[in-house]
Amino acid sequence: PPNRTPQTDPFTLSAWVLSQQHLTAPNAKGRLTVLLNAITVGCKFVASAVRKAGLAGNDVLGMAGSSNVQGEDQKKLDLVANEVFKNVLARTGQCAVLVTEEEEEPIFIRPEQRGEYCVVFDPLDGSSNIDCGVSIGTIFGIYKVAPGSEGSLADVLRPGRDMVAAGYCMYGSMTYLMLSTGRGVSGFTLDPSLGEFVATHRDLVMPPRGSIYSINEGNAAMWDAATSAYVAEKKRPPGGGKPYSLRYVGSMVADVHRTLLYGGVFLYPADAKNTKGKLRLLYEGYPMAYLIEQAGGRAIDERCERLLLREPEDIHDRAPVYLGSCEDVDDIERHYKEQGL
Ligand code: P6P
Repeated sequence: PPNRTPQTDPFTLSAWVLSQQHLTAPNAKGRLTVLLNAITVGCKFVASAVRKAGLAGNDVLGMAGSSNVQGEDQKKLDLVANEVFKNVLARTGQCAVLVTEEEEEPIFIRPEQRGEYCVVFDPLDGSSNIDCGVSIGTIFGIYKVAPGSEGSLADVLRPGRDMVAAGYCMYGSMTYLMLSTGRGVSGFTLDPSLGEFVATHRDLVMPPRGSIYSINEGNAAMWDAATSAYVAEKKRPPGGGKPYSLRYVGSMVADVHRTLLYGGVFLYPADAKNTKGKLRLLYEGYPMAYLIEQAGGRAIDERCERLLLREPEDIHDRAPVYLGSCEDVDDIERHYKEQGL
């Protein structure tokens, strides 16, 4: 219709997912659509819980008095988010295996509720920032089980290149959901008055180069020579160019969201303390690498290989992550190659 405007044609995430289904798999049965819609329900629920956290009567701030597989203290909101996503995902009848940062073992869905997808997720990443109101988020990636598989460890212990969809929801000043099903990246903003995610970023493309670098400078004493040389060049560009700005939130979803929209580069390298870096490969590295590549950027590891091709050793494996605008990541690769990798 000629008069399509946001006021007369709110393009919701559900409508977008359906349009993608018709584009990518015309004869699809709509099962991935059901799964993605369930994930958005989980995100809306967590967004509501995050926004109420700390208010009178909502005792979800603070420590849960337990720790997760990484030995990290679990926040009550971490555990609430984890239970919400496990329930909404299992109830779709579309999942065979779930992997969550909050649980040591994969969750194998019982036969009567089993489907053909596997979801790996970090239900509430950056949770150390919850109590001070800094943006946090949910990160997820989706694999399809191998033909004939009823859901096994092998279905989730595979490179991120095999994912059929990936995304994150950032609970920040607004609630943003960025998503790709392999045909570019689209972004949606939660309209609380509608209770719907409406399209706000269509076919997002990253600038080829940015002017921001994002890394925890507190680890500088433990960086390898290539990382140190690269960061030094951002601060004092050869030939007297304009230095880059440093922006680091310490919440991956916030740092990657800014990088996706503004360009530039986000790094969490290996260092003397974290010999494989800190970020988890399956449900932090892969989904973010998937989105960044779909938006025209690059995501590599310390060998300058595509992060999406890296084989995970276990479901909680970690990997160094260098991602962002393609020319900025090219510069990182040059420094690693010069240092004789
Ligand atoms: P550091 C949050 O705990 C997280 O897993 C990511 O969200 C974030 O990018 C990283 O750790 C921050 O780590 O060592 O800089 O505090």
